[in-house]
Amino acid sequence: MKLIGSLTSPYVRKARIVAAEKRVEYAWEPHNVWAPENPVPDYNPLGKVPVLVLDDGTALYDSRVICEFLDSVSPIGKLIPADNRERIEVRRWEALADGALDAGVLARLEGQRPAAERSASWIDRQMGKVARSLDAMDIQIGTRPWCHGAAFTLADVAVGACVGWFDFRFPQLEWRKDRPNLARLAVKLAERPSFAETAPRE
Ligand SMILES: N[C@@H](CCC(=O)N[C@@H](CS)C(=O)NCC(=O)O)C(=O)O
Repeated sequence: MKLIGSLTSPYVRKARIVAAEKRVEYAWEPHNVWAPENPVPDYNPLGKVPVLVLDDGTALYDSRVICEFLDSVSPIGKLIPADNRERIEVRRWEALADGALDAGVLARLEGQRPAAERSASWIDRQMGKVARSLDAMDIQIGTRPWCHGAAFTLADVAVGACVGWFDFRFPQLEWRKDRPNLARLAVKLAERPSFAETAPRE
C-alpha cells in the first residue's frame, strides 16, 4: 500500500505515527495539495491528504479512517480500545485534537490572504476554538500519564500531532504557557521514535 501525503500535514502525521507504532510498512508518495496539477483529487475527491491506497487500488481517507484501518491490520499495540465506551472516549479525544487543527488551519489560511481581504474576526473565532480546545486537553489530562486510561492510544497520537503542528506553524501561540499537563505529555510523546521520525518539516 502507499500513503499519499506531505511532511507538513498534521493529519498525515497521525497516519504515519500510527503506521510506525503498528510496524506497518507502506510506500511514501509525497504531493503538494496546493500545487495546481497535483494528482490527489484522482484518489480523494476532497483533494486532501492523507490518502492510503491499498494494494487492490482502494483509496482510503480521511486520517480517522486510515488510522482505524491501520490499527486493525496488525494486532501489535492496539491504539483503539475494543470496549465501546473506551473506544468512543478515544475517538472523542481524536475529534477534539483534529477539530483544534481544523480551526488552526482555517486561521492560518485566512492569515495568508491579502490584508484587504482578511477577516480578523474570523481568525479570532478560529483561534478561540484552538485556545478552548487546548485548555480542555490540559484539564482533562490532569495528572494522568496519557490522554485516556493507563496506556498510549490514538488519543495521544492525535493530541501529539495537534500540538506539534501548533509548534511548527504557530510558535507565537506559546501554547505551553498555563497548560503544564499538556506540555508534560508533549515532552513524553516527542521521545517516542514514531513522533521523532515524523516531526513536521518543509
Ligand atoms: N479531516 C481530514 C483533514 C485533511 C486535510 O485538511 N489535509 C490538508 C493538509 S494539512 C489538505 O490536504 N488540504 C488541502 C485542501 O484543503 O484543499 C483528515 O483528517 O484527513
